[in-house]
Formats: sequence, C-alpha cells, structure tokens
Amino acid sequence: MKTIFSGIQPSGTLTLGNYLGAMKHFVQLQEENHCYFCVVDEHAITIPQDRLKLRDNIRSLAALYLASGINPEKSTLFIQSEVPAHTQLGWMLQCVSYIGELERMTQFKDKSSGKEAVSSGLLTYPPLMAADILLYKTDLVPVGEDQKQHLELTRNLAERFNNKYNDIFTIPEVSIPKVGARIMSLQDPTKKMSKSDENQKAYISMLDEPKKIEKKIKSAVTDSEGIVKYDKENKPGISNLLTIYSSCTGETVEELEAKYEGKGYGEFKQGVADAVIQVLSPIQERYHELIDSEELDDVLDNGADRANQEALKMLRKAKKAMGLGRVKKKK
Ligand code: ATP
Ligand code: LTN
Repeated sequence: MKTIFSGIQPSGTLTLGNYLGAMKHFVQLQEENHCYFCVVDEHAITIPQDRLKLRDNIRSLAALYLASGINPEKSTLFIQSEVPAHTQLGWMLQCVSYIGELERMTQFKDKSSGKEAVSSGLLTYPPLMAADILLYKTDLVPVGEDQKQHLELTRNLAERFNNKYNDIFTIPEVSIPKVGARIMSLQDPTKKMSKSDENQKAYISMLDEPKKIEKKIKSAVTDSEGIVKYDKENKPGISNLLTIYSSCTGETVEELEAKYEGKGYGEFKQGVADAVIQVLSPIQERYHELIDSEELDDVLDNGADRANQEALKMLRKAKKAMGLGRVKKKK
C-alpha cells in the first residue's frame, strides 16, 4: 500500500481536463492506497481571487471530489488552509529553494508573462506544493502532464533538505496518465484546457448542462480535411477530441478511428458529446445533492482533523531538523 497525495486549486469550476487528467485517476487509486486529496486554496490566492467566489469554489471543489467518487472512508479529503502545517513547512522549504530555480518553472512564466503586478506567491508556489506532498510521507503524486516540472522540483527540494539537515522526507514519484494527461482547449488545441480561460467556449466545465456540452463540442476548432484520424501535429483539434472520447469510454483511439471511418465530423462530434455527457451526468446529480449538505461539512471537518494529526508529526521533525523553536527545560 502506497501513500498518495494530490491537490486541485479552487480557482474556478473544474474542467473536463481536470477530471480526465487527475480526478478520475484519484478515484481508481483510492482502492488500494492510502490517499490524501486536498483543495489547495492557498495556492489559488497566488493570483487575485474574489473572496465570495473563492469560498464558493472551495466548497464546490470539495463536493466535486465526492461526487466523482472519492470515498471519505477510504481517503482523507481536506482544505489546505485548515491545516496550518502546510504554510509552515512551505516557508521552511522556501528557505531551501533558490530564486533561479523558481523562476525557471513554466507555470510561473506562463502565469506571470505580460502581467504588471505579479505576486511573490506566484513565484514561491512550488515550495508550498512541495510542503503539501512531503508532510504526508507521500510515495506517489497523480497529476496531469503540466505538473511534472513541479514534481521534479519537489524531489530536488526533499533531497536537498535531507542531505543538508536530516533524512526525514520520502522522495515522491510522479504518476501521469497514459491517455488524458493533457486535454487541450476546444478553441485553441495547442493550449491546455484551463478553468481560468477567459473564453468559456474553450473548456467544458464539469457542471455544464448537456445542451451546453453539446454546443461547445460542436463548435470545437477542427480542420477542413474531414477525416477522423489521430495526428497531433497536423490535426490537433480532432486528436484532442479523440483523446477526450477515448478517456471517457475506454475505447482506444484506433477503435474510434475505425468506428468513424468514412463518417463526417458532425457525427463524430455528436459521439464525443454523448460520451462526455454520459460521464458527467451522474457526477452532476450527486454534486447537487451534496453541495448544501451537512454531510459535506462533516467530511471536511473529519478530513482536516486527520490531516492535521499526520502533518503535525512531520512538521515537528522538520522544525527539529532545521533547529527552529526550542527544547523546553524540564521542571
Ligand atoms: P488553471 O487551469 O486554473 O490554471 P489548473 O487546472 O492547471 O488550473 P489545478 O486545477 O490545480 O490547476 O489542476 C488540478 C489537476 O488537474 C492537476 O493534476 C493538473 O495537472 C490537472 N490538469 C489541469 N488541466 C489539465 C488538462 N487540460 N488536462 C489534463 N490534466 C489537467
Ligand atoms: N500545482 C498544482 C496543484 C497542487 C498540487 C499539490 C498537485 C498544489 N499542491 C500537491 C499535486 C500535489 C496545479 O497547479 N495543478
């Protein structure tokens, strides 16, 4: 049995990309592992957030975790800001991070480029992410492709700390799905699908109604060739839709290519829409039962208690290793 940790930012309603690249795999992993799943709200404030919207997004994300199949009996589900050890260890890890290596992170470069006021939190985001992971002796971190670089940095920071202070951190491995690790924007299939995209037609929200899903997929950018074939270079739009279809139904890309041979994009897109709706509908139904329930609060209270207990143990070890605080004199 391995210890698994992953986090999702409550920076908007989750997209189909978040589901196929991350959430779906969390649900499978919890069957045989000891899992922690986190709503990383402290990461979300690295870019400006509306306070009321953030609160809604935090609750909504927690409900989506459960609605997607995270079982609180098997996994610990909690909100990052309810476990203070994360920012505490995050600070300590900032002090072992170099500015140069943080500036090299592509997520930092993407999110800061062209902006006038960039928060220092956006730069120091990865040591906080490393703290999330290292507090729980995590063996494996399931994430989408875009997080690979942050995971490499986490491993480096853990090794640097272990060598310099004391060998306390487990070095985590990354787990990236074979299909669906990078779902692309429906409007610009060279960009990843993102919940912070200004263009709502670019992404499918996990809470979009069937009609909306159908409309967005039908207006997805493709090409004029009219052949359903996977070719990422020359047909990025169709390739992305094939990936989505395959991740939703489990059929392979080859099987889907054969199924749509000689058929037009209209029919293919209808198939993609139906597959997506079939996956999201039951999740949405359960979500609406949960969102205003006390059950959700109970799960989160419980999760925070369990996470706090575990995280404090590692925080104490890290403080001791670095020489923070004091040793009390015996009376
Ligand atoms: P934003 O889109 O708001 O910048 P994000 O979606 O990149 O945020 P998170 O919501 O924290 O960031 O991501 C949660 C998980 O979903 C991560 O494991 C991430 O790798 C994965 N993920 C995000 N976007 C995609 C995508 N387009 N395809 C596959 N996986 C994704
Ligand atoms: N950086 C991630 C979110 C995140 C995370 C984590 C993922 C924060 N802490 C710990 C895995 C483990 C993102 O932007 N998607």
